[in-house]
Amino acid sequence: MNKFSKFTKALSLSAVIGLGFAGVSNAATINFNNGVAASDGSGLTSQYIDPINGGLPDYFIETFDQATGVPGFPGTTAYTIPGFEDDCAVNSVNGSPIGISVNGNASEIGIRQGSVSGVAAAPLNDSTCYGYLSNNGSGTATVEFDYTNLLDFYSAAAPGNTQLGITYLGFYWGSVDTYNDFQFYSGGSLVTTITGTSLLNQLNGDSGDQNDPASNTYVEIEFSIAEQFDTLVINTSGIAGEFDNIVIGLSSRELPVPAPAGLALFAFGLVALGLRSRLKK
Ligand SMILES: [Ca+2]
Ligand SMILES: [Ca+2]
Repeated sequence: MNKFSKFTKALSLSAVIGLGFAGVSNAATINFNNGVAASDGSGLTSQYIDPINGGLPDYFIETFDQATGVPGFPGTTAYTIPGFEDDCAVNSVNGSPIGISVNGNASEIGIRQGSVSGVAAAPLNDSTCYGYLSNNGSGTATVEFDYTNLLDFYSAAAPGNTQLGITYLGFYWGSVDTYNDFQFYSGGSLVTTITGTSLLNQLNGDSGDQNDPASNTYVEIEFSIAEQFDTLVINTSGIAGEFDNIVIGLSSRELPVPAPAGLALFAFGLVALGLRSRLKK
C-alpha cells in the first residue's frame, strides 16, 4: 500500500470523451471536455478526483481551500488575501516531505474567493477559494509550482521503479485570456505549452469571459513517461490568470476501468428487458 493512498478517497468517474488539441506538439495529449461538477461548489474538477469525494490512488489535488486540504499537507496562507485567511490556503505547499514549492513574486500571486473588478474573476460557478496570477497592469507575471520534492519522495519509496513520474495534470482554468499560458518543464526543459489563445480557438470562447463555459474549462494533459513533467509554470501578461482544482497524477496512478462500453451494454440490457416485459403484457 502506497503511503499516499490514504490521501485519496473515492473515484469520481465520468465518460471519457477527449478532443485533440491543435497547435501543440505530440509531447502530450490535451483534453478539455472531461471536467466534472465539483462537490464543494468550485465549478469543475478532474474526472479522477473530487475535492470532497476524493479519487483514485496516486492523484493529488490543490483546492486552495483549507476546508478541503489534504491531511499531511500543512499548507500556507502566505498568498491569501486579507479577510479570507480562515478559508483559503495553498494546501500542498512546502513544510512536509511531499510538499510542493511555489515560487514567484508574492505581489503577483493571490488566493481569494469571489470576483473583484480589475483584480480577479472567480472561475465560472466557483464559490470557493481559487488561485490567480496578476501582472498588476504591466509586464509578465510568472508563478512556478515545483513538484520535484513530491516526485523524489515517491521515487525513494519505490526503489528500482525508474518509470515513476508525473504523467497527468488537470486544472480548472477560469476566464481564459489570450495572454495566459501554462507551461510544463522537466529537469528545466520545456515539455509543452498551452496558450490561452489556442484554447479559446479550440472552444470558440471569448477572451476573459467570466460567464461562458467555453472560456471556463477543465483542462487535462496526459503525458507519456518520456515526457513527464516536474514543474508547472503559469504566466500572464494581463489581469488575470485564474485557476482552481489543480490535480496531478503519478505514472503509478490507477486508471478507471473503461466503463462506457459496459454501461452501454447494461443500458441495452435494460431496454431489452423493458421490451420483453412490455411484450408479455
Ligand atoms: Ca477551490
Ligand atoms: Ca482571466
